[in-house]
Amino acid sequence: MQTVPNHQVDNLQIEDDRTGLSVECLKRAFLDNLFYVQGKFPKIATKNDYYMALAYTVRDRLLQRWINTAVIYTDRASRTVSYLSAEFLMGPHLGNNLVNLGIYDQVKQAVSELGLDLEDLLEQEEEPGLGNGGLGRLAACYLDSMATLEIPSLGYGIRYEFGIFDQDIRDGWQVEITDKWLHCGNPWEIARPEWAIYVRLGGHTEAYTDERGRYRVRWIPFQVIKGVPHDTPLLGYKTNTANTLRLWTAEAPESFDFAAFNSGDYLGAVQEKMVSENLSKVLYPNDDSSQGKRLRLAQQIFFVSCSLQDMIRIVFGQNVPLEKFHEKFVVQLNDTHPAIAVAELMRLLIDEHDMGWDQAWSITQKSLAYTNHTLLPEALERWPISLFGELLPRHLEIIYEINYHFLEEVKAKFPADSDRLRRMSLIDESGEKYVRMAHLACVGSHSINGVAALHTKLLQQDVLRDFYQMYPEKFNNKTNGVTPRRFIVLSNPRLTNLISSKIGDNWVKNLKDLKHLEAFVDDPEFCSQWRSIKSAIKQDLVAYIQKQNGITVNPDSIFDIQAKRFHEYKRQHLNALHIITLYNRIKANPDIDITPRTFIFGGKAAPGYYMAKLIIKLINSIGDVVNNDPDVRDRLKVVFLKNYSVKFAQRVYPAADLSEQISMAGKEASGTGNMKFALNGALTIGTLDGANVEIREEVGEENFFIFGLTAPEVYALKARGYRPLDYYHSNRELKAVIDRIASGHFSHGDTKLFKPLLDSLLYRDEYLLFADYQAYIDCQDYVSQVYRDRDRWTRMSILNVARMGKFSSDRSIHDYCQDIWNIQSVPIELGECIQAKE
Ligand code: GLG
Repeated sequence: MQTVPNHQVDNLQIEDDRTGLSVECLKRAFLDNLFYVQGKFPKIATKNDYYMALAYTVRDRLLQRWINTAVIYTDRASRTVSYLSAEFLMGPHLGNNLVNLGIYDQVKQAVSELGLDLEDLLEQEEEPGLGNGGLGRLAACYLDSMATLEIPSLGYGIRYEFGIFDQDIRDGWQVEITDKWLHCGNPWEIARPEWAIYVRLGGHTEAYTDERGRYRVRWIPFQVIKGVPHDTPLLGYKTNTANTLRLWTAEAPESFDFAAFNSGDYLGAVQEKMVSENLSKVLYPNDDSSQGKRLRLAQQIFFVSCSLQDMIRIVFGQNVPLEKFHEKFVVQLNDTHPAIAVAELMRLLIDEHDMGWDQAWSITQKSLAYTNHTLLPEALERWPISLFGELLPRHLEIIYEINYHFLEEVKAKFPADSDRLRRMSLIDESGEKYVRMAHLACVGSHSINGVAALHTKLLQQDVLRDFYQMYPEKFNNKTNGVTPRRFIVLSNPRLTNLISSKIGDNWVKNLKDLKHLEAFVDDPEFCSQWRSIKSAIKQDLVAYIQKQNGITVNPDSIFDIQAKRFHEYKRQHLNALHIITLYNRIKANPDIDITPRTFIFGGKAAPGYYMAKLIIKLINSIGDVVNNDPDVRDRLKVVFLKNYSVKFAQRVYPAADLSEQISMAGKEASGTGNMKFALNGALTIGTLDGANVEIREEVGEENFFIFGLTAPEVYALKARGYRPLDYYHSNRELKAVIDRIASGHFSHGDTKLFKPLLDSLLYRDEYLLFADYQAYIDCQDYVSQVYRDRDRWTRMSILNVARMGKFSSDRSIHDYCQDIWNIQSVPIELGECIQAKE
């Protein structure tokens, strides 16, 4: 094969097979990879072989940009964002890379000329599900935006061998299956064993005096784990910037147990190896809650230590003095999962690199910044002192010392306020002692941000109030955003094309440009195109549902979708109460005129979260009855689509008419699904929670269906003493709904099955479903009425999309750059010799 880079060869211009972007060249490269990488030829190749060959063809085209980017960053020692996150929910790479390289159409044509279907090959990719939900997906959107905005950045995390479990539904219940995403190989990553890093765990510390007479501490660990980086290039949209996602795999150091090996204890040595490798085996499947497990803490120190040591290696490699670490790197902590970075960076600077405490502390604070993602108390991480000290004895000492200095500072600012000291301490001493990771993050960072305006306000007033009073200047808001590349250009090409045909395609990089669509909102031709696109996409989902679930859905019905993790605070069961309300109305009056609806659910529950799993069972049970009741006809359908993932989300957002964002106010930090639905022309029914508040502000209150208690009303009601039973007794429809479930109507007469759920509602109702029930039903009735006016609905849909510009992750990243990171873009030029040819 010809691999000379775009050189004149005997006066013949031959495109490099590894960089050329023409259809001819792509075809050649694809067949070449099929042969030389997969070792197959078309007659015997499987679909996966074709997928792999295509992936390598695309990766080749990323590599020149990736290497160029690395060279330029190194030469200039560019200031770099290091995004530390226990989760990166990247979604499939292939399609996204085609969009960002701008070669989607060429590749589609190339594979089709070879008799293949691009959609089929895209379907083949096993997505890296290395995250639970919003937090991990946000990290992925931010990496896309940083590359697109040409911001030097590194994403650091864990290369879990098993990502988030695959969800199956059996007899209406969720069943978890391990996610073997690596079983066919991962064409996007490159292992870098030469940059392996060692992390210590356990053991004890010893004090000693060094040769200069200074007091020092030596840590003698019980165990050492090797971290091997695996790098994935992340290309920006239509730029030459390809940043790196660096994920660590845990291994046993080769030489570690030679003694055991030589003494004949072969199995003992292998056992140790397995224990080490366990560290990066599996992602903890809990969203918005912390389990407090030893292995989880080990994962956190593992990836944080690997990443910080890696940054120090880079600092030295670029001849930057360590005293300037914070000028080279700014380290963003994605929630408290990497908060141990505060103690670890101190340890590295002091113990390993001889720095004094004060200087190390100043560098640490200047380098680190903390993003909080939750208001739920059960999600605030804290580690029992005993567990912490056993695994990280040196870190515990350092935390005690940080705490000593910190509490002195608090005393100076708030004299004679011992209650405040107790509340703010890094150590919770109210019962069993714990290390409070959020406090550690707040003290060790120069910036603390929430992820939506309301969330940041509630942090300041409530969860982190003492820290806000102590350090008001550290607090700031950065409302979340989503990448329009994946969540409209890639997932919704039909709408993308219609939009671009009217306003050009600048909006993909400048989402605020969508506002130019407003000029067409009164153009009947445009409105009718808008509507037919939504219909066509809904038709596709109808076919998918038919195939997946065997349920026949009415494509003209309202596609009413709630897709997100299952959690009581998100109130999927409030949605279920609405379904049963409509069902009861039909049963009472079979000829009633109801706007047809299809209720679609998607989402996983944490495997140990019993109530969330029972809610999944309830929804499936309602579906079994409602979907098969002849009285209902095609007016109501309930569909649970299993195994929600990024791939799946891309299929679902574009088909939605109505987006359910109905959490109890004051609980959802931001939400990002809310943004993805609205960006695809769905209207939102929602509470004044998280980013819903700002979405409504942007799209206009007349284009948003709001209902329910506000956060202050929630607190007031709880303070007054909330009694759900009163609502049950005084609301006829609500009572009928609850009684219908209790009667066993949805459980083949079994009156016990849903009792725990009903009891939790009737006697506690922590998330105020009953208090919000009537407002929700009234609002849904209004939705049904508006939907009947198709012109009005379409107009509202267009205005939603036109006004979603604020919610691009490009805007979020721009704000992080300005307010927290103090970083500039570094454009990457491709050298002449590797400039790709059209
Ligand atoms: C959290 C929150 C979401 C938020 C997301 C990203 O629960 O409301 O949108 O982070 O900031 N655990 C999460 O997904």
